[in-house]
Amino acid sequence: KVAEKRALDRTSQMMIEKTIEDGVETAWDRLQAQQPQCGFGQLGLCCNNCSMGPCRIDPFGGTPTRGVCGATADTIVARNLLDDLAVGAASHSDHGREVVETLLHTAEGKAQGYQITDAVKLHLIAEEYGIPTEGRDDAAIAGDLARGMLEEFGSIKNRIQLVDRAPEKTRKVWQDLNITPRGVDREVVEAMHRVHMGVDADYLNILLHAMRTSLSDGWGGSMMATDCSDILFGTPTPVTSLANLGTLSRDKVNIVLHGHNPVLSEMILKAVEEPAAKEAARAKGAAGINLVGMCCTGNEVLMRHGIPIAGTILDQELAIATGAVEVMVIDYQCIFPSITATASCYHTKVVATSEKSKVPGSIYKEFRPETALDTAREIVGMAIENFAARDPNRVRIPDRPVQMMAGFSEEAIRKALGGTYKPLIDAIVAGTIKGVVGVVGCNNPKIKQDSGHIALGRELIRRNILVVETGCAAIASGKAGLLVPEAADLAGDGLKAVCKALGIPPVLHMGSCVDCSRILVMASHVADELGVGIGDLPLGGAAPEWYSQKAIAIGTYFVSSGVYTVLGIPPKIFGSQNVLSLLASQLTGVVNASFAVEPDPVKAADLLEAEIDRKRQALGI
Ligand code: BF8
Repeated sequence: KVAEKRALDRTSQMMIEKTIEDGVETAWDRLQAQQPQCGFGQLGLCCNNCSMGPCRIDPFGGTPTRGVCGATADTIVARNLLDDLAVGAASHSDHGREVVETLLHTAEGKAQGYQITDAVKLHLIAEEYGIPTEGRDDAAIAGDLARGMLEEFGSIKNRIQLVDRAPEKTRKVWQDLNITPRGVDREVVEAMHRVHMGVDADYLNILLHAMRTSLSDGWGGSMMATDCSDILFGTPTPVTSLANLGTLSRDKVNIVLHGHNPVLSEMILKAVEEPAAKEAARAKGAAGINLVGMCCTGNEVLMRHGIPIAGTILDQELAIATGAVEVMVIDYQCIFPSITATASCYHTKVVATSEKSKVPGSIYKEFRPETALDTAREIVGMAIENFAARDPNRVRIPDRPVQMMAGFSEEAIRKALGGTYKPLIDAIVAGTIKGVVGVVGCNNPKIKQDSGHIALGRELIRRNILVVETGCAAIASGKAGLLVPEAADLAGDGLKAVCKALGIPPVLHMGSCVDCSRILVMASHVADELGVGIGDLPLGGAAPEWYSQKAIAIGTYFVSSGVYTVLGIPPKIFGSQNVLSLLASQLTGVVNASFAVEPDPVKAADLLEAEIDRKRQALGI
């Protein structure tokens, strides 16, 4: 059946069938309509940067060997990669900036509905920034911290403060390569400068800057997004919840939160919880209001409040196809521009909230910190009003949502281990746990939805490798039942015993994609306890189903930080042998990590295990 080829999850399959019955177009249909996709583009050999082009290079060694400007395959491929990576880094970091700005507005008493929730974390980070905390109130500290962080974007200090969280040895590697990130905006702007015609033509130099730009994301913009979200909304602790499209409700008003920034989703949650909203829903004949998340903003409210998660990027159209979604609220990133066309087939209203991310056909409600709660109330009111427009004859909601656990922030993991990473290190030294792999990233309709994540996750835990996840990878594992303590039965004996003793799943949900920064911080703590660099640790990374430019930034900051990373989808670099061999092998001599491309999950697990063994051997364990 078509649905079984497209998705692994039962509820996603059911809704794919409904989209076919209802004649509703999805990303899978659009992928088919795009076949065959451009071969030059796939190899990264097409350059559309300036109006002497577009140009393309013959991948078989024939002519043309240069674009009109004279750029070679190496230059074009490296430049395209930097361009994509900078877009990804900018997306994470601009999201981060908005959270920091909201912290500032909160500190200044100008934000409606926000408060400082984790004062302990606020104080700890303020100390990192050298901000006095003794005898000062939280608002004053938060104001100083927010201003300090905003400076990191266009700083003249030439060094992002949070880089200091990395182990000394790792920082030394960056220093020697001259890739220590100087400022978040600066690296992205410089990337844009370098890809202009007639600027950087040296593929090696371009790729070094790509590494620096990625570090400004992972150890800069993304880390600030995570930290300030924790300060404002709370640092996650383990919670139980539900996953898949069965989390939508037949008799309640359904609101789907889709996008990335918790600054929005937290306020919608607040508005939904107000008694007046519940009463209004009941007055319209609904049994209440059912709030569910999707993609990373879903992960944010799942991690902190246990809000059920309906699905991943490829579930956004499927959720609407249930015919039961009153409002889908969006901010930015990973929202299909056609989502309003999907919604127009049903009664669903799409509400756009960000001035920088408008979608034709949506209703626009500008969301600003000053009026956040009022706007959230208005949006919830729209959903309640729209309940009457639901056509019960067109509603089909899959049954049986799956139990899951989330909330494994770095702090929560450390606490579960008794306050230090020593027990984890002991288990790794003893070989009970072989190593840790971060499985992250998206869905991509080129791969059966979730199948890459799940096959790789299962294969790794079977080999006693602990898996930590973020983004859509974590949601996929939730849907597949890997995020419950009972899933430890699928793990090898060593990992199983550790999970059973701690009551944790063998796959830990660490948050949204910006929360990959939590993985970096965890790795830093472990490395510091051992007195080594991140590159010395038996760690790995994988993005089995990635699609997004943000994933390129994440993969590159993982590798630049010393974490070997396997991609399930080939990046557009195969048009340059030089770029390929630099990223896939030569980098090992520099950062002790590289990229690999392996679509087969079992072979990917082989590669990751071999890397973990290599690092274990070097550590003498
Ligand atoms: O930041 S994993 S599809 S939702 S890009 Fe997007 Fe990819 Fe999902 Fe979150 Ni991340």
